[in-house]
Amino acid sequence: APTIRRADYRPLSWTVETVELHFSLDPEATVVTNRMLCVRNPDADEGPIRLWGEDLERLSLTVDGQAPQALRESGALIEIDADGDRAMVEVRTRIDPKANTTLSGLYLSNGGFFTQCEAEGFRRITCFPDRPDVMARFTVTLEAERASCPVLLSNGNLIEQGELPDGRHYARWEDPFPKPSYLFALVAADLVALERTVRTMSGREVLLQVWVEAGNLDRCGHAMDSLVHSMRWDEETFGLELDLDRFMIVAVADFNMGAMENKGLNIFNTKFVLAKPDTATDVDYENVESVVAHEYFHNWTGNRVTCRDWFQLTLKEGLTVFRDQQFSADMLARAAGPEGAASARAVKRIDDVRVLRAAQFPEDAGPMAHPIRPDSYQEINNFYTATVYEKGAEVIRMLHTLLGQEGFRNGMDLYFSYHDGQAVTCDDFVEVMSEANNGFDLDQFMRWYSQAGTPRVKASGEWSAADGSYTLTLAQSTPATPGQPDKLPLVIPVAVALIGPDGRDCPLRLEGEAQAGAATRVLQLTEAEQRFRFVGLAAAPVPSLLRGFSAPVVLELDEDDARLAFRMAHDADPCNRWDAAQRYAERVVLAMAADAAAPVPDAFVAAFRALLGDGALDPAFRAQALALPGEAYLLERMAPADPLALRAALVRLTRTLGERLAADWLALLDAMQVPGEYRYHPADAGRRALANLALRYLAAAGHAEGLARAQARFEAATNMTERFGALAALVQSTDPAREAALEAFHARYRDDALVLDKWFALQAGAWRWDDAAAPTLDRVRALLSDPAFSLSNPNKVYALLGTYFRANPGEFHAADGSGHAFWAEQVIALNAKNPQVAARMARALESWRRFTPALQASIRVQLERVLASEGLSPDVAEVVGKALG
Ligand code: HT7
Ligand code: ZN
Repeated sequence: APTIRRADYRPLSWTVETVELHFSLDPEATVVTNRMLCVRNPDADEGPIRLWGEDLERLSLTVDGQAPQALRESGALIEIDADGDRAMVEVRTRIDPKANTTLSGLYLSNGGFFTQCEAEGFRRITCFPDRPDVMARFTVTLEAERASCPVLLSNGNLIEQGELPDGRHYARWEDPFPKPSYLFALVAADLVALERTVRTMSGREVLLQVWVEAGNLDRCGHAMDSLVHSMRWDEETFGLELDLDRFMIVAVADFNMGAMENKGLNIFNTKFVLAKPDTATDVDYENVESVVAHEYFHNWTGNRVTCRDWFQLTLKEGLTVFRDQQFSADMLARAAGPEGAASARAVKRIDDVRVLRAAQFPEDAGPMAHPIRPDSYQEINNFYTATVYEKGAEVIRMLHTLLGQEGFRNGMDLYFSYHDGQAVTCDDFVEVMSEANNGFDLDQFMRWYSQAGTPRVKASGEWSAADGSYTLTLAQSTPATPGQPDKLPLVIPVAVALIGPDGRDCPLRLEGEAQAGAATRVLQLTEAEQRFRFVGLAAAPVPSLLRGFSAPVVLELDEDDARLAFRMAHDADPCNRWDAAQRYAERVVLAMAADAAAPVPDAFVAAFRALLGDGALDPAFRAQALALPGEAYLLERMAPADPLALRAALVRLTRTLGERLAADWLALLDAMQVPGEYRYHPADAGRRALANLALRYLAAAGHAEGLARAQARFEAATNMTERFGALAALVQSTDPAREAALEAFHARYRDDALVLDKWFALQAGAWRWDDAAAPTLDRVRALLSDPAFSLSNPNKVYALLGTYFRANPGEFHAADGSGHAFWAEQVIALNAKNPQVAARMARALESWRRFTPALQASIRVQLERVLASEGLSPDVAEVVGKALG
């Protein structure tokens, strides 16, 4: 596939002012009539009207009612010569939604019609200048059979509806706001809605709807509450109000990603809408809340102000992830009350850092590494990445840190005042941030947008007892990434504190300052190396650096075990306290992986026990601090990466912590009971999370009472968090009861697609705790034939195959290469159905060059097999080509 480059961006010679779409919906032969008023773009060079169309049967195309004077086609691109400044182009196309297994464009799910247009799905519906810099006003008429599709939805306001002959009906929708084609949506299906009316901050009454299949109406309340909370939060935090009279969320079971922010008609994967205590865990509830918020927030950051081109994707995604992270933190803090607010926020931050380290750091070190604003791509769908989203959000967070809350808000206000209704760039965003803050110099900061790779910050300290000073030296470097051998220094905000021997933070005074200030100070590292001299200290301090994870970097700091244990016990910043525990655990587990005979150090067990038993600490925080670092992150820290040795070490460490701390875990189980009816509340969720973690350690250790407790909790559970937590503990053990529990769980939820996803994932992620046990691959293969499994449903693929490939490296990378061969087989099968999903699965092996030579040899063969396979999509070809390249 050709490479598309950011530098090649040119505005189109013709754009579109208004579009009238008419859909005659039919499962196998939908006819789309598209009348678009094309207008010459005064800011562009002379040229033809350019439209894109893909997989369309074109029935007719006219310009001002006539056959076009000249029409040229090359691949998906159609060029039409036209005179004058305005031209009415009418295109009729026929499409086959039933045959569309890509879930991009117009497709069927359970008998209903749904669309997904971001990034380039609209061109699979009709010929159009399908680029985000073309913003047009849409009017849409839908016609369908009333019996199978009683509900007809599109963007904006319903302006007309009525009956048609032959059992058909129609609805006409008008969206008052100009929008790019990627935000177009339609739904025609048999659905019901939970409705609520609310008043916006300016006093307008708006209708909110959550549309689902009839049997799911009892699972929409949380999504609706989340929507109302999101609306309020955006009003209060950014002064941003809903601009439509109606806002709809629709749930669909077949969806490639999490959700989509189509104007006024958000379409969601069912996974991020449906929740009730019997079927959704606390984590599911949290995810629903944050995805509903994320999509809602896009209404301003993405829809009202959109991207000029897809290279600017982080403009809307990084900013919107930052906004949803802040929202979730505020919601948690509010629920926790004044005393628990700080810890609740930190727990959310830790969650976000875990995701960044597990998903983005490896991406930034692999063959697909790219800046948050990429310079080139072959397939844009491959660039909805952890880098664009999560690192993008970190970059916005650093701006927030540098400018302060008020400065950031002023920048946002200016952004909307300048750019509302426009398609803009990341430079435009950073420029307004600077302008709104007295010209704050962000030139060097812009390097975060252009440089890939995770920067390293090496820190060292020197204590001078003679003058009570502590000199901190910070040095930064960023490793080379594909196409970027040399890197320049970045602006890195490093939040610093110095902890005294009593465990308390020291007031900080830098050399030259008249008096000491706050205990945590944000230093700006802008050079390759800088020194900061703190004075007026009574004793040698222990540095606590990068508090709150103030920048998306790897901090390299030499700390011995005793110092890590000290920070585990005393660091006043919960993120750093958690990080100290993670660093200590990482050190222990990597040593055990390097030497199968290395013991688990007593000092580590003691430090772990101290956290476990510290009743003053928030249970949610303890659940974070007592969970070992993720396997993906640990593999990233290992050179060469040896997933089998790592797994053996993790099995041994988990068991040892289960055995040696058994009494503590059992006591914790008693202490963490949550009485009363289930409610989604962070305090209860923290207790449940900690109890579930205790069960996992006990079950892994094969502790008889622990297993009995897991079994009892599984049977008596009144909510999914407890039921699933207990089942997960049983499955991660050698206990024979686990098969019966899996069966009982299946029997109870056999008709519940979302719960069955959990059941698939649990089995695909299972470790082998017993050398005699069968490989997990045997189970995964068998589950492919389960009647509930389907390669056509992304949720099922992610649950079974995604979990096995991505979350179970100790099994996937079996020395005999069976996992790798299975990967190739499945990627090839998926490629034929759904290239986007296939490419996501393909990425599971992109970091293969970091592995041991034997594993590399095994993986290379399979990468080459996939690359040589027939009919390879550009999506998979880009991933595998770059991996081998
Ligand atoms: N903006 C949405 C992206 C999205 C998407 C992209 C490619 C293919 C399918 C997709 N479904 C949704 C999601 C979001 O970030 O809010
Ligand atoms: Zn988004």
